[in-house]
Amino acid sequence: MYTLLSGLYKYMFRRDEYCILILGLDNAGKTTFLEQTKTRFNRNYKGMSLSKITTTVGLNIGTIDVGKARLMFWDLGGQDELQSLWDKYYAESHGVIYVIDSTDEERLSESKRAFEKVVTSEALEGVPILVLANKQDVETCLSIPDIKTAFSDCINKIGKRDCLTQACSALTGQVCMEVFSYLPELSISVLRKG
Ligand code: G3D
Repeated sequence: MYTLLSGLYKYMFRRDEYCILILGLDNAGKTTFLEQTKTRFNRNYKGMSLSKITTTVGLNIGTIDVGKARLMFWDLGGQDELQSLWDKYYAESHGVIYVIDSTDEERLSESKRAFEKVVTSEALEGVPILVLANKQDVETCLSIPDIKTAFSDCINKIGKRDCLTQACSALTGQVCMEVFSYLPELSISVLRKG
């Protein structure tokens, strides 16, 4: 009887766990996005001040629960020398959030090259990608069409996977609402099953 009840309890409160990689060049706003996400989804989370976040060196991890899903975010360092470590995490991942700094036109082609490597990686074949055009709160930032044009060579390489580009300001959170409302959908319907 105990086994039956404990099995039922576990079934009812079981959470499917998904790993989501947050990738992008250094300074794109990956850690700020992760902190903003944790603050919004974890009621008791007292995060660090977003304006005090410095660029990721190594790895930041964050977990949020959305419905019956637990999303584990791995925010990986984006410096050139750290990008070579990204593929070590690909096999474990169910989704990718790729963050672009919309204010950094100079590094847009560098970001495109890094993105290209991500989408052409065999280990990530079919894995859904959410592209965030971040820092949209800055008046002089590149628009979504500008960024799509700059990344247009990559379209054929994306393949049949789900890929969505969203405007975002991780710092203010104000233009992130669609992104946050997309997260449950990302976790439940489009993620590759483990
Ligand atoms: P990273 O983890 O991708 O390396 P961070 O990037 O999250 O450390 O952010 C790098 C810098 O960009 C930080 O500023 C951070 O405040 C800023 N930033 C992140 N997201 C946004 C955004 O949406 N809008 C604006 N305006 N700035 C953002 P500092 O000054 O600490 O380097």
